[in-house]
Amino acid sequence: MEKYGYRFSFGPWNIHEGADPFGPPVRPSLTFDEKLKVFNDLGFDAVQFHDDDAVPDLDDLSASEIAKQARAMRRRLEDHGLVAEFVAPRLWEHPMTIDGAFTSNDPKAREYAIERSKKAADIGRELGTNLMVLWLAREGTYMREAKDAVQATHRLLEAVNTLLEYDPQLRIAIEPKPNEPMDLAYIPTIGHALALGFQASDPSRVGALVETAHAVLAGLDPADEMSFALAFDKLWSVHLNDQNGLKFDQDRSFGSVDLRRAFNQVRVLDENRFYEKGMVGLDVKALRTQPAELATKHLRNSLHMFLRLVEVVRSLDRERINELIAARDYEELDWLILSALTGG
Ligand code: XUL
Ligand code: MN
Repeated sequence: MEKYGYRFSFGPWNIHEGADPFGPPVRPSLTFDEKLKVFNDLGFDAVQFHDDDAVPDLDDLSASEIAKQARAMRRRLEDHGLVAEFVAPRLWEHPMTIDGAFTSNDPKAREYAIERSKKAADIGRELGTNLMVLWLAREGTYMREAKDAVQATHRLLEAVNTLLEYDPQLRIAIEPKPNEPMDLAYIPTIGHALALGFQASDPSRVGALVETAHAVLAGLDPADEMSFALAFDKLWSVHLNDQNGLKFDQDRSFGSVDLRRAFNQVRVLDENRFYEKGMVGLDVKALRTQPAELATKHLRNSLHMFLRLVEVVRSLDRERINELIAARDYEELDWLILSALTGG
């Protein structure tokens, strides 16, 4: 398979049981080794990890036990010819994080969040990656008056600085999302993520990850969100998927809802040589209706859609596009793009 210089990744959570808030799992869990085989079979290069995907039950383990298990995971990856792209601290499932992690009103919960994130950094080091993704799941409110938003912003900055200081090699990519699970999140857009990063003690080590669905949920265009980060060399990873309007975070297959929107994400990534900078992560989920033996096609489809769109982008007649832009003939430009997308 020609991958045009791109490397692809996903996380173990992207092969899942199909449960939703209204019903039980509809597919059995796959073991981690079964999932690793899917990475190989579908032509992926790297694994994205939550800290406890790599080291289960890490809250109950000593530092040396965590390091030992992380090293064992690294060997399993190597056996499959895979690498770890990043490690993300899972700061949203433990009872200590009910009302937030770094921005909880409870000092003990904030302390737990920092300690847990330091462990995630340790795991990343053992897995051979210095990239940490911070999806700030519960850093926001269900009740606007419940937290002080100015203080919460300072607490987020303090947490980032503490982690940068803890591990001098660490690079942090903040993944913005406007809502879910919180009603209102404190870091809803790439602008918020980068503003925080530029205020950090070492701004060169703070960047961002843009997820398609999260941008759509914020009412923004994912390609423009990516471009904003690319402009400052701050786009360190992406979570490509798709999203049908303003509803729950759907994580649909890339391009399956809005092909033009998917095309534009690939266009800005390719035009800015993202293949030299980061990996293409696919944060997609199989539909609940998909039987177990067919529940990896969302990953296959998303990867292949990305590659097809790279071909479309690279086949465009740049000179003609520049002429149309100069003539302000945007309707003809529209037709040129639509023709390319429909094989014309
Ligand atoms: C949540 C989300 C997460 C993060 C990783 O919406 O996108 O999968 O990407 O923790
Ligand atoms: Mn994501």
